[in-house]
Amino acid sequence: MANLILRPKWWISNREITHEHAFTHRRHFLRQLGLMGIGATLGMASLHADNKPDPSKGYPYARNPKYSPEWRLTDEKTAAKYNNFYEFTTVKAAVHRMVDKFVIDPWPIEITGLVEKPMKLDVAELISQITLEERVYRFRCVEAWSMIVPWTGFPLSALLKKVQPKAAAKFVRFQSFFKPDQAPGFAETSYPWPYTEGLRLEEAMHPLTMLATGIYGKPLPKQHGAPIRVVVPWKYGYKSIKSIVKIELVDQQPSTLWETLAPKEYPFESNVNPTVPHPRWSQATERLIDTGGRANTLPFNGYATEVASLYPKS
Ligand SMILES: Nc1nc2c(c(=O)[nH]1)N[C@H]1C(S)=C(S)[C@@H](COP(=O)(O)O)O[C@H]1N2
Ligand SMILES: [Mo]
Repeated sequence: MANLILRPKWWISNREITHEHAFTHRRHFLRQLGLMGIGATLGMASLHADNKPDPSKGYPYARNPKYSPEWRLTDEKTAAKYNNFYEFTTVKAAVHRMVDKFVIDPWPIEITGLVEKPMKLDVAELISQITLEERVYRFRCVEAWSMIVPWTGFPLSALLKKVQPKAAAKFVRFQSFFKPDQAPGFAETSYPWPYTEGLRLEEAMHPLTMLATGIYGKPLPKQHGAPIRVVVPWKYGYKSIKSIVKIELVDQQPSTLWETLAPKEYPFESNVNPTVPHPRWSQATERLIDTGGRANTLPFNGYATEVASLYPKS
């Protein structure tokens, strides 16, 4: 009896003093990674010290030959210094200099709403579950500039199939991060933060619609929307929402940041269309950001063959 009472703290085994919470959390984490039991030792090799898969590994990923046109790529450095990312600043040339405090790891993301199997996990785990590939796409901003870039990522449809949308799901709502201490642009309170966007479910399921994790064969630089962003190549650039933390399946058309601010200038659909001018400028031509040369803007940004059937009236 006396022995028990006098037993010093160090007598208790490590196992006993591990907090129950920490213990179950770690097991849950390993189970999500598929590392419980046999195979654990093999899987550990590609993990970070903190037991997370390394999302920067594997680059450059193989290019999908279906999306490898003979176009000249935009200069990589020019693209990385000409960004729209209003959470930081509205000055395109300054965004890349203002992202130092932006923390992209850890990055929890949730896929939720009208789905059978909602997910909430770190983006590193999500990426480790899906096959990445490279695709060369045209990209057209509503401001009439354009670029041609190789994105790394995967079709959004692959993720939506995993979570299994319910029959009532008609739209997908995307939400960006909201961390005013890491991005000075949030101080501009006239914007309805966080940045949100949306697609019809059929648009979100279209094989061209991507979630991108990289560009030019490397993980996304922060100014391009790290660690994960949407890319919808037949719509104006603001639909391609950056640094997303939430994907929600909903039954009503969601409000978006730009449509809330100016519905006539930035409507929900926003397909690239050279015959429909912006209320304040023409959309007939576009300026290539690196050479400054001009090109004719194409219907659906050149993707009419693939997507026109989604819009029977136009
Ligand atoms: N969260 C967020 N996503 C965003 C924006 C933004 O300001 N915030 N700007 C959009 C606009 S207008 C464009 S043209 C593209 C620019 O992407 P890039 O800087 O990678 O070229 O991002 C889009 N996604
Ligand atoms: Mo844009």
